[in-house]
Amino acid sequence: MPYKLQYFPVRGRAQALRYIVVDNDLEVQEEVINKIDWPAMKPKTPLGQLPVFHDGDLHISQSNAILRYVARKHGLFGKNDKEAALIDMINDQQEDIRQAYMHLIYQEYDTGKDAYIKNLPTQLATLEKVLGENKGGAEFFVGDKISFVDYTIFDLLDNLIILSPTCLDGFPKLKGFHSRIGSRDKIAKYRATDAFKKLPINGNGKQ
Ligand SMILES: N[C@@H](CCC(=O)N[C@@H](CS)C(=O)NCC(=O)O)C(=O)O
Repeated sequence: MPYKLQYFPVRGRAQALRYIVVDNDLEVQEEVINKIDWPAMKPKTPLGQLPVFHDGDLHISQSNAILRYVARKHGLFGKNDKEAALIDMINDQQEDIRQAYMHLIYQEYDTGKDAYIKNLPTQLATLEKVLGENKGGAEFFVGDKISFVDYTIFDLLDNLIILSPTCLDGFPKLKGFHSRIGSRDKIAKYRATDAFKKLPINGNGKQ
């Protein structure tokens, strides 16, 4: 039975999972939830929010829990406990940066954009550092094989580049990483589709 993903018609908190699905040939049926249908559906979801991911009788909310579940099942969580711990650590760092980005987008886009962009290098420097420290080489964030954190960071960087096109200029490793993941055959093909190009990044149209 294929998995099912329910989410609004935006990239938002489902996009890293969509990259995982495409790049790893997972069978996922996506149900697009329109704003008008959401109030009736909200109380029936596990935590009153989307995305929700279904695997048979298992229904999961919280995008990072969904990513971890899928990653565990499909070999995208490192090859041992130590790699898994590093993947978790870096994904939590990614989440901190994403939260700040979402605060800007939803709370203070008009007043806080300049200050946010000015502070961005401090946040990106943490990711540049851990990418450089990967003993498996600098191709992926942890080890020598792609893991779910590579997809979450790819999506985050993609959003940040749209907000501030030069933001990776001082970060050669992150720049190379973004370009490498975006050039993976299946990801590049998916990103060339109209379906992807038409998908807004955020629910309020800001980016
Ligand atoms: N921490 C949650 C955040 C989920 C979230 O904020 N979902 C928003 C859409 S991106 C939502 O469901 N909004 C509608 C609502 O809260 O009623 C996650 O990562 O999944």
